Amino acid sequence: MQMHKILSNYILDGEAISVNEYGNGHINKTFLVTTSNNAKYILQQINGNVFKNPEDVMRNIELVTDYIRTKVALSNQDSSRAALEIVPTINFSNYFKTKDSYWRCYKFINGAKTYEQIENPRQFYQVGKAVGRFQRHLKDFPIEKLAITIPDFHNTPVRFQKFLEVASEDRYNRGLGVFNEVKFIWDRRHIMGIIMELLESGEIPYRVTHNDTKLNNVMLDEETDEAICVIDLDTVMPGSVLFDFGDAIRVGASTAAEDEQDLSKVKLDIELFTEFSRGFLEETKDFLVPKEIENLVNSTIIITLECGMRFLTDYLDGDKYFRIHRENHNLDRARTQFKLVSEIEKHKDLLEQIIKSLL
Ligand code: ADP
Ligand code: GN1
Ligand code: MG
Repeated sequence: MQMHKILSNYILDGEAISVNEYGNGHINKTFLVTTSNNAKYILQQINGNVFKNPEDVMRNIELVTDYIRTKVALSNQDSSRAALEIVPTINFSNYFKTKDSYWRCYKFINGAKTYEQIENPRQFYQVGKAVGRFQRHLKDFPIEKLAITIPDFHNTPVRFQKFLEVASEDRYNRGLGVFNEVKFIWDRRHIMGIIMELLESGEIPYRVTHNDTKLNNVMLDEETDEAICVIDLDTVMPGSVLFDFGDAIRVGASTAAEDEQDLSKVKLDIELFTEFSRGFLEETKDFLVPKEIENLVNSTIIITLECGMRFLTDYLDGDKYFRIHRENHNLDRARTQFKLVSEIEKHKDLLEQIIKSLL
């Protein structure tokens, strides 16, 4: 399907004059559309292999973004950049379907940017505010309205079972090279269930969670670096706030890229951990329950371990899920995650003290 055919389903401000691939996501395909009136849009093809019900994904996004915008407007604040804004098709739908693909279009959020790596700690304080504010805005959202678009997305024990299955099948004969990684995961099997057990026992509440709070999904003001909003809302679902805290630290407080091959570069930046936590807790400490706060540091270990396990599972399964750009890319990604887990474990007591000091 040609791009202009897809775009013909949208009323844009001007004629589309360029469409270029944009962003660094592992799942969807993202394009920046620029028009003759210099208006910009984000056009995305939703990955149908990952999202089996794109209609549900889009309904979740519409519900959550409308709710946030209303909440911000009611508090007399500028809501224009408070959340993603879906551009409807000429048939008033929030997505466009071709024979074999789903597309959606967002207004471009002007004057804001995302980072692949933090440049100064103040930025990560603002990222903490953005992630915390997302929680605060949605704390009274009627959660039963949200569809579960990927079941067990952050159910680490279920991810572990899937990993064991794929590793024991070893259909691509890659298992021999990953003994250390398998042992690393196995040795931590007893901590994997902590968050799910707290959710299931009711000790912590289900909340609207973003579930993919990595750094390049948070927009900051281009000039002031102030928190604007979190984007990439495909995985918004009921979950634990701990998923969002853990995932944000996993990416933003690491001293190296997710796919760094030199593992000696992968450490946890304690100052970045502190700054994010400070921003996050400023927005959330009034309503989080004690068990959530007590498990913030645990969540960084569990979610980082889970992500590494997902990369390793995909490597052993022939790289079908995460887009790769080189041989062994998913293995490299898994290794950075495990290195980061050991770094967090080393500093666990200090991190717990930091959280206490911020309350
Ligand atoms: P992916 O699933 O590929 O990660 P994202 O939705 O995160 O897709 O978009 C990729 C990048 O495009 C983001 O990191 C951000 O820089 C930019 N982007 C996405 N949506 C918008 C938007 N509405 N306005 C401005 N930039 C955006
Ligand atoms: C994927 O789409 P993207 O790149 O923002 C993945 C996340 C992982 C992340 C790892 C739907 O996110 O869960 O944490 O890669 N998204 C999905 O970088 O699986
Ligand atoms: Mg993204």
